[in-house]
Amino acid sequence: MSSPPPLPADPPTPTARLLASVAGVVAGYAALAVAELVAAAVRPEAGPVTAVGGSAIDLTPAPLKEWAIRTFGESDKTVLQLGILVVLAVVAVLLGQWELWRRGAGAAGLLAFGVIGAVAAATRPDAGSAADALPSLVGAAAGAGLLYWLVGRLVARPGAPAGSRRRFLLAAGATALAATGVAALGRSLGANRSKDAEASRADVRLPRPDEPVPPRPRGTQLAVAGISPFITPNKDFYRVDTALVVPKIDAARWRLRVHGLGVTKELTLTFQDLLDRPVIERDLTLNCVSNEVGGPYIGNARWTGVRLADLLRKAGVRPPSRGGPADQLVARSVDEMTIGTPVEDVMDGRDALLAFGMNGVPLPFTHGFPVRMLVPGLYGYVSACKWIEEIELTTFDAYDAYWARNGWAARAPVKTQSRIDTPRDQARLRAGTVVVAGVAWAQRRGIERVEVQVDEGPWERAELAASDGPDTWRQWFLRWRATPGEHTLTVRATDGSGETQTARRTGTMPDGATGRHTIRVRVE
Ligand SMILES: Nc1nc2c(c(=O)[nH]1)N[C@H]1C(S)=C(S)[C@@H](COP(=O)(O)O)O[C@H]1N2
Ligand SMILES: [Mo]
Repeated sequence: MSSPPPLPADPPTPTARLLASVAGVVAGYAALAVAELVAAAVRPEAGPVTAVGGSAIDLTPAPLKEWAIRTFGESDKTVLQLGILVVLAVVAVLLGQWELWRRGAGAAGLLAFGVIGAVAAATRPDAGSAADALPSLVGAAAGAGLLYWLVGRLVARPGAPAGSRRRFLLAAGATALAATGVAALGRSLGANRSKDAEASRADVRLPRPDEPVPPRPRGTQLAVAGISPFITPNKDFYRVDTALVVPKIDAARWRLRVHGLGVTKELTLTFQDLLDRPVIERDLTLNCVSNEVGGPYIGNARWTGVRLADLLRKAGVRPPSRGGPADQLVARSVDEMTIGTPVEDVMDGRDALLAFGMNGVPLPFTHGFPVRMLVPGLYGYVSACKWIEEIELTTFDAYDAYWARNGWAARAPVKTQSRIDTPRDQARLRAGTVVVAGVAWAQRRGIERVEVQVDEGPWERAELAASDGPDTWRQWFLRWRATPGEHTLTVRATDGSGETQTARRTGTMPDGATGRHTIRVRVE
């Protein structure tokens, strides 16, 4: 038996192909809107864009991630999400074409993308449950049905070819409108969810510290225009994390669990439990290992919180130097970030904190509300877990935390560094006295000396602002008699242990950049 020869089909007109692309984009948009609505009901982080974006971040090789942070800075996540949307739009156009070419094929393709989104959502380390697969699946099913239907309006039926374009445009317009309504509903549902968290933050009254705050010495802040302020305002404090959706946690429901190797008494603490403990305040400088020499990922704030070491002792933890079996403390956040810190560092007498206040207000959501960790002297990725909810005692042999798995060093004390804030690189200046100024830091060791070199000249000693202790940065300045021409200015710091910042340039991986900040200026 031979099958009848296929009827010669008219090739689709350019208009039909254009409209099929429109159908693809409208169906894709509706799929996302439905998926985000379901996600708002299930878990906001289970939405396809967030889930695929999160997987993309985790699968991105470390050097590329590095590059993205460096190139796009704090908009790296926006760039990633825009990138995903552009890719999705292209895919949607192709699916529309495909559906026109063969009925059902585009719809099937859209379903396949739904499965990818579902797998990404359900296998995220922070996946809540199998229900995380739902948003992508339901969204894709809706999108596939719509694509099939919309392109159906387009392919001419015998006897009614003329009306097809208008029918299609009506259907596509109605679909886009409905999808916009669904998206708005999803957004308002999501906003409702974060309301409890926002209300709980508004309710927090920071307790007065039980120990008097060591008074900040006068003169930590120089009167120099263009220098980084000694205390970084919260709104200017750098932000580095992997969270595509900033976690918004209701402090009233927050719990911190302390458990693991060598814990003789497991603890589960509420936010109020923390407030009821002896409260301390400390000025601490926090910086990111991804900060290049001269880079912006550093800030200094006054933090309010409780001593982490006291809590650990209460749980029966002993540091390795006292025979404790655990040498690594792994902090886990609500978004399943894991941050590994040496137990010895936390318990050696420095003021490692569980902090809930930043510069006099409850922690901003972006900086870890309700509670984060801070350990003076360590880069953020090995100490400063935001949105913390669990502390597990373990060993460095037994467990690699997130960044260690991604090629960064497991242990990373802060390196001695300095930065020229003013003048700016490439500045044009007038000849005469120019104030060169900036900050230098070496948390735990403190800054003893800062020197500036002009061109190949001798190192000149800068004047230092008052020190606020070893754990904060220190401002410095030098009056320079600028002469006409092109000049380079280089800074170097010497820390409290007498060690001078090395000139050897290394990248930020695996444990922080070295080298000296140099700027070029032109004097006329
Ligand atoms: N939950 C969570 N905590 C985190 C991170 C993160 O990605 N997730 N990033 C860490 C890194 S790399 C740094 S440098 C600091 C930055 O803190 P900030 O954003 O408050 O400046 O947070 C740390 N804590
Ligand atoms: Mo970092």
